[in-house]
Amino acid sequence: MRTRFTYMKTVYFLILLTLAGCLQNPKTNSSTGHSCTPTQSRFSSPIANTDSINGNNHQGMVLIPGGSFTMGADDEQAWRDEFPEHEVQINSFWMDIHEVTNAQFAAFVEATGYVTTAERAVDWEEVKNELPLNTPKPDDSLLAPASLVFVATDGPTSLNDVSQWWQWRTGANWRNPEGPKSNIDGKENHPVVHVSWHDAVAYCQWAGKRLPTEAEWEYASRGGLSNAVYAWGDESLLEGKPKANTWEGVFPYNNRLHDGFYLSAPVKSFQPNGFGLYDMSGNVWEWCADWYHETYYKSLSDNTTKNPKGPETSYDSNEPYSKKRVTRGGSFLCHDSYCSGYRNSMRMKTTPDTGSIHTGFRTVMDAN
Ligand SMILES: [Ca+2]
Ligand SMILES: [Ca+2]
Repeated sequence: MRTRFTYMKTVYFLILLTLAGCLQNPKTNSSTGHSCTPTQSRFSSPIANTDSINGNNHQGMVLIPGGSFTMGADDEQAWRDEFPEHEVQINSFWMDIHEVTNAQFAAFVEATGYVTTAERAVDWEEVKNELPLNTPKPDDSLLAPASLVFVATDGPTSLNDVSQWWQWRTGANWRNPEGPKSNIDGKENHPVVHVSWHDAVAYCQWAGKRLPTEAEWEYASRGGLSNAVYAWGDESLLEGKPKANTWEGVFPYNNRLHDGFYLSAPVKSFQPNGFGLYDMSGNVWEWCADWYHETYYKSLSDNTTKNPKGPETSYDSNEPYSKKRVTRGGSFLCHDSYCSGYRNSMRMKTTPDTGSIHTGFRTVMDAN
């Protein structure tokens, strides 16, 4: 196992980085693909039909009233890719009040026979394009269906080495979140995890919905509050009663569980924000439609941008080989001292073929 893990560390190191992220330097150190059409098709399955889980209605959604807001941040907690703040105008849209659940995703799979990315063998010819040139091809056994699972360390470890707590586990997927011996029995109301961006888009296509743009997601997370740090306002995460499912204690080995949940929580376990949206902060990361580009905000004009749909290309200087999509909102692994992903403006990025135990999504629909 040691040899296997070491090899996997080499091959997947860059992909692993995308999951825990937060390796970018904060300030002190410093329009394609927006519908539900995947721009990369290697893991896409044929969609058997287009039946909607809810019909073409807004069940389980709330109307987010259009308006303008200041996107991004300029405080000491902000990472450099959150700069500069800029004005954005958003049209009204419908949004799921909670993350897509296992039960909802199961209905999609039942209706379509869809097979997720994590349930398929890795296509080396595709993956190697996201890795440095001449990265050696691993043994075929290491390309078996698998996904990334969190494993707590025994004690303190460098937070710069994400491979210490991420394990590439054969047989981990949305039905078996912690590997072949686990299941989702009794977790029908938990958010689905181990879904790639392609999987999320496929669900959207079937449901007649789409992923939110990054701007829509941040606007919704703010819940009508101006310039608040969190979806609930400015009160710090650990003050008062639990407000979100995050990591409390010392990451990645000591979780005090004040919020009651070690991994995912049932959706709607905490108070909603001002728009009636649950778990915009924490629980699981949520895919957005946009490509991630670390200087995208700088490229926007000083004027108000209407309904921005993200950059045309992706760029992350930490992993320049990898094209990434935006994820938002943080997860049950986010901690104030390490990854404050539950801040409204915090941006994360992940290659679209990468799922993990702490990434899910929610859908939106145009209001008109
Ligand atoms: Ca927790
Ligand atoms: Ca969430």
